[in-house]
Amino acid sequence: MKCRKGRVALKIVLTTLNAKYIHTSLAIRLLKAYSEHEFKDIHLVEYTIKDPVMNIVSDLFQKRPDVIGFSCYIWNIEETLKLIGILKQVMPEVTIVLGGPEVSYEPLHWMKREAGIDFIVNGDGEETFHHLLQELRDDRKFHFVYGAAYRKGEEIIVNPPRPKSDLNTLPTPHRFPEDIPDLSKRIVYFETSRGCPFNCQFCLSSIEVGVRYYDIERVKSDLLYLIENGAKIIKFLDRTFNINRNYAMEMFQFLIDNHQGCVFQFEITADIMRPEVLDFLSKNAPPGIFRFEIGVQSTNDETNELVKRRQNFKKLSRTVMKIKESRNIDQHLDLIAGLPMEDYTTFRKTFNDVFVMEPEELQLGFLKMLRGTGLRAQAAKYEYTYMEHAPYEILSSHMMTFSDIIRLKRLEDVLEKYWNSHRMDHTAKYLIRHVFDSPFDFFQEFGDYWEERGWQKIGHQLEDLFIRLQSFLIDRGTPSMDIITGLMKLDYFLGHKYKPRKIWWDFVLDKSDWSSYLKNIAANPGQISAQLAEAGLNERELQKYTVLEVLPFSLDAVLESISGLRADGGSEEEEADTINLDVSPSSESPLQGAAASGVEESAQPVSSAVAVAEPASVREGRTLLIVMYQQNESQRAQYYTLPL
Ligand code: B12
Ligand code: SF4
Repeated sequence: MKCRKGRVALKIVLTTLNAKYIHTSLAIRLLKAYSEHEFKDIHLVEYTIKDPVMNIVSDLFQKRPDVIGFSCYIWNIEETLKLIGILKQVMPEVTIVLGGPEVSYEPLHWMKREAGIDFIVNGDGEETFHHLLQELRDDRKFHFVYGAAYRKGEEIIVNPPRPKSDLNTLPTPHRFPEDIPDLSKRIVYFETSRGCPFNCQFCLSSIEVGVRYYDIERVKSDLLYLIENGAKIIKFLDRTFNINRNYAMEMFQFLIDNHQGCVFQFEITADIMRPEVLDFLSKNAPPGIFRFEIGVQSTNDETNELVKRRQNFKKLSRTVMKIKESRNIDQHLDLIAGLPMEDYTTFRKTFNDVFVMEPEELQLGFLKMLRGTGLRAQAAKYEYTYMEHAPYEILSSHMMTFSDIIRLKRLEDVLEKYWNSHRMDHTAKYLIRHVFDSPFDFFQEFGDYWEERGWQKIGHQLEDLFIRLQSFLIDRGTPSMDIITGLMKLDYFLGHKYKPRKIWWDFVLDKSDWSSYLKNIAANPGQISAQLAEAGLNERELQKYTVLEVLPFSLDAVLESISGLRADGGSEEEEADTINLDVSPSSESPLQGAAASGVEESAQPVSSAVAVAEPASVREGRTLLIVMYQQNESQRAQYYTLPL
């Protein structure tokens, strides 16, 4: 279509396939925000990798665009290529532009692989894409478009890169009115900076040199807008949110003052977290508002050295434990299996070193040979074999066989189901602290058993998870099954919002005992807890909202034996030498030298992950367990214990 000046008015669709519906794409919003003043007809549309390819093709076809820009990542590249192949058959005249980290580093490879790709934009996309659109509309002089790759007849030309943009020249991507209805339903991604000063060889973020920041007042204003318009989860994309102490502190304070119930997730580097920041957070962070993601990857010194990851595990542990002590911030720790010099045994140690801190979530990832990374370039040196197509996961290394890897996958599967899902917190803690040699051994043994039974091929309901754990424990002749089963019952009850309709064990209390317990509770609730007395429930209401169970041991003593922190936070004096990696917002220089200077201590676990026997007092007496439903705002089940 011609516009008034006789130029072509391009209809542009910017799209991507997110990993799941809940995720959103910041990149396409940034691109639209940057170009919309000149290109009025830009549409954003997001799909997921689960959407059938033909549905996406017909949707895009019906929009009749002149240009389609795809945002490409490791999770969507294969689906995106399939789409492009079909789109070019049904609309051969459409111009296809790709951008994003997956295609930025090897444009030649992608353009050779898929003839339907017309252009690839490398690195930051805002300015390059805008320039490309201008050339598509006007003179088609693509050799001027720095940062882009294009076709010239049979040839593929890769232009030189474009200098990095000043982030403060980029218009806000957060204020499209059409995004407002979904703000509360999906994760909002937000960047306050770009770039990482570290140099980890397996990670794409190590490639960009220097850290660039957005002006803090602009950031605050955008955040306030999002919060006021209903955002419920905001995930900060900064590679290391706490790299600049002052910026991070000001942001934490701002979010504490303005959160309105919104949850904020950050990626932090724990070993550089300064004590005053930790003190500030433990005193001031409202419970449940912040969540920290902390990459540990490996605690093996040799491994970290080889991948140029400067990490002081002792200091990292101290930070994690301090945060844990404060009980107001959930922590998600990441590990990578398969790094150089990490074999099955050293990885067991890595896992146990980290698990002793009992993080709320521990994610076990498998090394991926990302295009563009230093490690991929050195794959032969470490004898890596890996998947040819995304996600490029390793199949073996000089230290790990494929059998080791699939064994670890079994462990990861039960780790997700039983630890990260928080379905069996009490039981898992008991098993790890009192029964198995180490956390790794519990998850590995159970994972192997799970696979032997073929359970990975069939689905499961909540009660199946309990029945399967019980059968594993019985089959291996685990002692103290009465205590473990009691804890499993507690966890099962606590996993329900409403009084459960079915239980997975044989009920032992007879009707008359049940009703006499209820009578007593109704008559003397204060004897059990002041809270229960305050609720003032009569017998009928208790019957409706309560479950009872008699446990053949002292539940309080067992809970006491699994409470508290397993690792300690380290001594205060040692904090003095915490390395200071602050950078000023204007800094362009990488910090690799500074990071190196602070990391002389070796990676030592703060405390042992080995199991110890539970105290004898647990065997003294029985317990009446009383679990109540629907009695508070959070709708979480509450429980009380009455020694019998
Ligand atoms: C959010 C996120 C996720 C989300 C997914 C979000 C979604 N939309 O579905 C989740 C949590 C699921 C995820 C998972 C994984 N992720 Co991730 N993730 C990210 C993260 C933190 C943010 C991506 C982002 O939005 N960045 C902000 C935008 C603005 O930056 P950008 O993407 O670079 O975009 C700019 C340019 O690339 C360009 N551009 C981008 N798109 C386009 C399109 C066009 C047309 C043009 C012209 C330009 C252009 O312009 C943009 C603005 O300048 C990045 C790290 C980071 N901070 O960027 C890692 C990152 C993308 N993930 C990575 C990896 C390795 C993974 C995992 C494999 C990790 C794992 N578990 O092992 C998994 C894979 C999941 C799967 N199912 O297979 C790698 C990327 C690898 C790759 N080649 O894509 C990254 C870069 C992390 C890293 N440093 O190595 N991830
Ligand atoms: S610190 Fe994190 S984001 Fe930075 S290079 Fe290392 S792994 Fe990547």
